[in-house]
Amino acid sequence: LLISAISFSQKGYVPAQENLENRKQFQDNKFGVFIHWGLYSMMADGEWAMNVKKINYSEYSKLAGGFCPSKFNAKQWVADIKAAGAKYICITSRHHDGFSMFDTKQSDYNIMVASPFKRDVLKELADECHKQGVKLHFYYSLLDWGRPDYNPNGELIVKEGENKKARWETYHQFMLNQLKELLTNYGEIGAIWFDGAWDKSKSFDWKFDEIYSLIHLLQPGCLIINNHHWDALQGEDAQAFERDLPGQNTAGFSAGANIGQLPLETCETMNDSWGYKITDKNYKSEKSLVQYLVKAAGNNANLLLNVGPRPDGTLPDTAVARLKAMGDWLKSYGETIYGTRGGPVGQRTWGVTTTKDNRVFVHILNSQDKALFLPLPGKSIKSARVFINNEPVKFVQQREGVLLLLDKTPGDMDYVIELRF
Ligand code: FHN
Repeated sequence: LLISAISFSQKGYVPAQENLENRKQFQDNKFGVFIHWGLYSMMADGEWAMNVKKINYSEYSKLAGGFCPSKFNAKQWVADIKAAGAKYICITSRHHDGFSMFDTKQSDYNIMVASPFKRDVLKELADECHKQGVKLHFYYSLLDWGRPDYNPNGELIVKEGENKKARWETYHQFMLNQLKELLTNYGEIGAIWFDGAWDKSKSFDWKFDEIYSLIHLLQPGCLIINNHHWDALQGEDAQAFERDLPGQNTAGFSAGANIGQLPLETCETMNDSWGYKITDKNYKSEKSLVQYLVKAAGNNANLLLNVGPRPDGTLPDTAVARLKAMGDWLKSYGETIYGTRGGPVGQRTWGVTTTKDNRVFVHILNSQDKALFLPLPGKSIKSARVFINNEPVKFVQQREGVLLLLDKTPGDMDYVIELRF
């Protein structure tokens, strides 16, 4: 009833005051941890295992009967994530396999009914996030590999022996009902993070007007982020980039997606997988993770860095170690990241700049040169110092910018010079 009573006014979407405040806080927070966790974690081969290996859906769904992550400890997760200096968590409430990791009345295929665990892990995580002051975002898959009503053309991807007549309306209603649960049973939610729209052509009508209106009606401050890989749509509050800094398209996901005016977020994996993959030891080094965070900030974007928990509910040791290393770095350099925006000098081979108040932080990530020219036409600099020890840096003010003359060759993972104007 509530749903049918909504006026679908997204076309003229005007974000509420609390939404605008949350957008700002989101941008200030800069760093979040993404969590892909579900039945697929038991297969230990990434979250696409069922699809990639062409596993029969009803057979796959039996994994639920053995899903008992007895070592899951929300308090520990949030503590580890906080120690990384991350300010928010985005967790898969339901991924493409359709299994709901929360207490939903819309389908029995969920952690409370179909698994012996019978604990609402999202509720435990939400309570802990609220207690420890970490924002919580819910990932929500638009596409579903199991439900017969998902595919509007009536063709199912994996399920066999079903009447393949699509019942799109029921699927749409199912999503609305689940979103209503997610936005009423878990306290304040920082964002709903949609994924999977790319499964259909761009002209397909997902009825985002209705979906977004419902979310903003239930929690006006909740940000809507949709990883559809297109330009931002009406009603969205931030723009997502997958495995790419905004404007790049190395991953091939965001071809043609323009950078809009909304807050930006780039998501990336810590190794090569989203969901837990036991053989994937290809963890990025501490240096490249820190540098990716810095580059995201320099490109005016947040970093949402993924961790895939094990099926027993623990975070992989290497992931925890990397998180801790990032936290240690942020303890010293957080001032140059949190609350900043992309700086006046765009990305260069040597690094990026971030800015806050009347300061610009020059992040030298990769340079052997002692002299660095910054194109800052018309800007006159009052002081330049090495951020970490306050030592003055010589500079020559020129009409077209400033030439920094460093005492040593920057060799750190991030050599930061603070300029004041
Ligand atoms: O298919 C998903 C994938 O499993 C993962 O969730 C990523 C995260 O950005 N998004 C999709 C691919 O675009």
